[in-house]
Amino acid sequence: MDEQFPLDGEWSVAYIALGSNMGNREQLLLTAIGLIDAHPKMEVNKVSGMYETDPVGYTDQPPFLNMTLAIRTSLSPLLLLRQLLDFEQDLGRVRQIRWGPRTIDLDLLLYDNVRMDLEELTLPHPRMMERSFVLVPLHDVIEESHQLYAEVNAASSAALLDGKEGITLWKIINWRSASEPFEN
Ligand code: PH2
Ligand code: MG
Ligand code: MG
Repeated sequence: MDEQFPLDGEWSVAYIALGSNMGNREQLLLTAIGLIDAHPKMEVNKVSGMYETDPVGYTDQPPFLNMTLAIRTSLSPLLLLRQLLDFEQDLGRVRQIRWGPRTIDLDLLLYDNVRMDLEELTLPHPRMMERSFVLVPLHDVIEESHQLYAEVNAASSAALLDGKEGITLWKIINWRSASEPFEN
């Protein structure tokens, strides 16, 4: 299945969730975005706000910074996933406790409207619709044409209205202009 796409010369749209709750969280997120955009087969299209979020699951750990990206890629879903895991290693990720503290977590959420269920990768990400720390930033960047747009929109609005989810907008970054100050 994986070999079928993308078709030669075609680029797909993918959405990636970023999270960090150890070290210099903001710098780690910015460095991750830089690594992604520098890859010849990946291009960052849109960057969400940076949100500070209460830890979910294993709660005895520091707050996270979470954000999401819309990217364009000519990698297949599996190759994209493996590249993201390599970037996590480059950024010093050590896997300890499941759902525990991490320098950087890069999760592949959506790849076009692809649905797949392999041991290595399930798309859409199987837990994304339950996680406000994913849905709220995803709402910032998801295209209206995406099949899940309405659902993401409704779920993220509900999470914000609810107010119990422990998600606050922390910073809006102008990543493109910050990383390419001399372009013109
Ligand atoms: N990631 C987890 C577990 N819990 N909580 C928040 N707020 N943000 C995360 O990114 C996060 C989490 C496992 O990936
Ligand atoms: Mg995760
Ligand atoms: Mg992960």
